[in-house]
Parts: sequence; structure tokens; C-alpha cells
Amino acid sequence: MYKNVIVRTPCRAVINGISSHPELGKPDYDLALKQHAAYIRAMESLGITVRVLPADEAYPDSCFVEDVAVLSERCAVVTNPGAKTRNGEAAGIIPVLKDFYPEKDIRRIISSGTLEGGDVMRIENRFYVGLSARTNQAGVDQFAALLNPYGYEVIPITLKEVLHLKTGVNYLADNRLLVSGEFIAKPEFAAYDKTVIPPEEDYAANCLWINGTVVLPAGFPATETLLKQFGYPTLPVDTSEFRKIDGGLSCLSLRF
Ligand code: CIR
Repeated sequence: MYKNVIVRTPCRAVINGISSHPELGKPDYDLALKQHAAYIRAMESLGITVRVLPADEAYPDSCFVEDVAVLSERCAVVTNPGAKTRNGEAAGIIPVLKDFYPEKDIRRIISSGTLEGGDVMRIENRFYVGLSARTNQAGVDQFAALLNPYGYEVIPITLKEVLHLKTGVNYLADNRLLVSGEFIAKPEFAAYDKTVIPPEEDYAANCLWINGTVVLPAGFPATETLLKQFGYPTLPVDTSEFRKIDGGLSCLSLRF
């Protein structure tokens, strides 16, 4: 069960966030703020305490706070983002984490290792980590060395088609994974019950299981129907402005 969520308010510079889909246009800042507020309300409606960090104009992508840390009940790992324009974001999360963790349990990924939180998917005591354009082998090796003493296992997953691991695969609960594209046939996920997201809704593979409810992006009816078939209450949240800069639901928060 999650108790806490950390989010960061989108800054005005969010319109210049990194995007691999320029054809979708730039985010509308005012609408992004409204959608972010609705995201916070959705979390609160599920019984979560939300800590809202102020906008950081130095970093256009800083609302995607998931990428700067990986949090668990035993420790926090501050990442070293592989995207050059995002690398400096990670330092800003450290003072916040000190409110939740003793300093000895706040660890860091350092250069030449890179790692972004969007590449990390936790299932119980296993952390699957995508080897992506943002997360390298040295980052995964450091992450494993930091987490193993806490009793966590780290399993690397190669990926080619998407930005982050969780762009295409997410764990719900009860052994169930939502999968799309290159993750449908990954041998590392063979033991899980997989629900395949139809290709035209692949953005909706990035759903969030929050204390029994699945929060999904608004506007993906086939995915919502699949989730309902498995008995999950669903809570759609509109993320259209974040999608324009490759951001999904999970990217917008740290959950722990
Ligand atoms: C980026 O390219 O870094 C941002 N525009 C999107 C980050 C999305 N984060 C995530 O998937 N965890």
C-alpha cells in the first residue's frame, strides 16, 4: 500500500520539455497546471498524502519527478539522469527525501553510471531496470550494489523501442503486468500474467496501481475495459499535455 506521493508543479518552461513527438505540439501550460492539480486530487481521493514541490524553472522536465529517485520502504536512491538537460534535477530531491529517510538510507547513483526512475519497475522485492538511452549498465550495476544489502534483487531488461521501461510495461498487483510492444514477449516476464495493451492505445500501458484502484490516462477505452474485466476500479486522469513531451502517469510522481 502506498501512503505518500511526491509531485513537482510543472514550470512555465514545461513547454520546452524533451519530446520525441513534436507533431503533437507543445503543452499548453495552463492546461498542464489544471491536469496536474487533478492528478493530485486523484491521489488524495485514494487516501494518499501528497507533498507538492514548487516549480523549478531551471528544468523544463522537472515535473517528471519519478525520474530523479527510486523510493522503497527501506531506502531511497537518488538517480543520475542520463538526459543532459535533466541531470541537475536530481540534487533538488535530496532535501525533500531527508524528511522521510535517515541520511544513511539516502544513496546516490554517480557518473559514469546513469539511471532514471522511469526505467525502474518494482514487483515485490525485485526491481526490474531498463537499459535504455537514459540508464546505462554502470547505473544498473551501482543500483544493484546499493539495493542488494537491503534485500532487494535487481534485474536488467534491455529495451529498444521506448523511452523508459515503464513507458511500455507496468505492474498492477496479483501477478498481473500490463504490457505493450517489445515487452509482450520478454522472457524475463514469462512468469507473470500479462494483459496486452492494443497498439493504438500503447500510451495507456503506463497505468498506476494505487491501493487497489488503477489510475489510467483518460481517453483509452479499450484499456479501461480490460482493467474493469479484471475487477479493478478505474480512475481516469487526463495527461494530454504531458503526453506531448513523452510523460505518462507514473512520471508525474514518486510513490512510497
Ligand atoms: C524526458 O524526456 O525526460 C521527459 N520529456 C519525459 C519523462 C518521462 N518520464 C518517465 O517516463 N518517467
